Amino acid sequence: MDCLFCKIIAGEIPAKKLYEDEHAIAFADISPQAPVHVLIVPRRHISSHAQATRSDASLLGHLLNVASEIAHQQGLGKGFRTVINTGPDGGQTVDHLHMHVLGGRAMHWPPG
Ligand code: DGP
Repeated sequence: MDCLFCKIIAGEIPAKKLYEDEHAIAFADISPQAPVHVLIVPRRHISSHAQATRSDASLLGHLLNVASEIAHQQGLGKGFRTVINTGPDGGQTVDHLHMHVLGGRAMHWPPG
């Protein structure tokens, strides 16, 4: 499969893993936009949030639970931001659903 994140999940491409369970893994973003920048990725290939269905509700909720656990693990007690970029206009560059967790600095709003 020609998917970068599937290759990271399979261990074919190295990444700094911070969390894993049977449904998801989390690893450090290669191009961090904040002192803490982690990507949470479902093991199952779903190309984007737009392709997730109601039957994926528990998986999507799990990603949010993992996000707050990672934020706690990373010491982000002052807050953090979760982001899912979807499609070209959403700024998605890797076509495997993933959630960004950013923290360690004050975030701006609105995002660019
Ligand atoms: P998005 O733009 O939402 O599709 O985010 C994709 C993110 O993936 C982007 O922040 C950079 C990150 N990324 C791209 N290639 C790699 C890689 O090979 N390793 C890791 N760890 N992150 C990557």
